Amino acid sequence: MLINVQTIAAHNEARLSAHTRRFSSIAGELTGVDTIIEKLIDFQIAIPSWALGTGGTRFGRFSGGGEPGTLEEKIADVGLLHALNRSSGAISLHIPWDIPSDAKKIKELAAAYGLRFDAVNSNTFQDQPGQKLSYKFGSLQHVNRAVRQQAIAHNKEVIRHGVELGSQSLTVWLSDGSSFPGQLNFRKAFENTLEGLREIYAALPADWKIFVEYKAFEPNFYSMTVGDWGQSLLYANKLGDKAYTLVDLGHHLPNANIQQIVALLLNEKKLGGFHFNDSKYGDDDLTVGSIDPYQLFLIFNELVEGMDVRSMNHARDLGWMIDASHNIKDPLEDLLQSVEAIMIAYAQALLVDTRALQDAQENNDVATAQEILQQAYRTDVRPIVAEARLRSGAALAPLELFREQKIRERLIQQRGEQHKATGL
Ligand code: PSV
Ligand code: MN
Repeated sequence: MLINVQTIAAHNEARLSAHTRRFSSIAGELTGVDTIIEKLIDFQIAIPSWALGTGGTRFGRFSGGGEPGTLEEKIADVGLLHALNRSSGAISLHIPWDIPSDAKKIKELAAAYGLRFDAVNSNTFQDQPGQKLSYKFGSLQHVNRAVRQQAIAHNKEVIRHGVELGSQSLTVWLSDGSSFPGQLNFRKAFENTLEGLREIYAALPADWKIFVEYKAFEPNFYSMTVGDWGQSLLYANKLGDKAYTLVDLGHHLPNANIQQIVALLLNEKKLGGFHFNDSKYGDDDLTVGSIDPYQLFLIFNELVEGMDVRSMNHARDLGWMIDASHNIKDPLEDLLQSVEAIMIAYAQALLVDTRALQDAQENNDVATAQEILQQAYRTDVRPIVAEARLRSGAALAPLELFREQKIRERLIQQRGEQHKATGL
């Protein structure tokens, strides 16, 4: 491990008096700060195994070096993030990019870093070397039954890997769809996909969930067979109680009101989890909170209110995952920023005076409703999030410590300049 308890303690010691000053000032103005801090400590965000290397576009890729080349190295990277912030205690794997050769050993390794396995992801959007049939024209929707069966078998295999690792959910994202009018019979594509999902659903262990992830466009540009939350919800409702919709923040058409989508899915008991990221145009996969942090806060506001109404456990009852790509930033720095942005939005949402907001809504007092939300959003909760880290043994300033300790330079020394992570 490139970081240890002593290094973190020394880092915190040097920042303690400045932090205490800031924290005492904000804590003195708020009620219930300790309860908020307990919730923040509890809240863990899964890191995607495919986001630990440098991402790219179809125009190129510029590696920063020192990327993890094996699953073991990816786990070490997530372990490092978790040591720095104590909020990244899970990893989400993509199969076949990350097939564990020895599941028992991999599970033990993850546990040694305090990590558990969140949702496992299947991949029927790429053809793999040696694969018998192509997914060029889709997988579960395919007109050829043999292709559909191959995709179903793959998903079952992913479940088996997940079971060995102690995961309890499968995320299915299908790139299925069409790029030109007339290419596809929408009805048949839907029915084929539903039939395939039913077979996969039947293979789920009793305590598992399946998340059906939707996406408006890309790689198909005319239709997507799971193109929006309505279609995902249709599948989830038809499949049964273990099936849920997964919301990837970058998968909507421009200006979609994601917070409303989230509120309604939660109310229907069909919200399964998240892929956090941010975007300006499409599925940009940018750092969480880097473009529209207010939207992120509004989403968390709906989540907190909706989960509290149903007495749900904030940390455990939904899947919290990042799905991002880092083209020009250091992936680990970017992930630290993403986790921080999520914790900030969550903390701000916990500050919302829900009762006062309800009163304002009942009285059609629009101005007061806005004031209440913005009062929470404009509170600088960073000292509260930092205090949660301090109390859980993490670093007061994870990104600074990452740089102080020259982690990337040391990773490059260990792994080399040209190491390329598996994934996209
Ligand atoms: C597709 O854009 C997606 O959001 C899905 O979650 C995939 O699993 C992931 O990105 C990686 O391609
Ligand atoms: Mn996603």
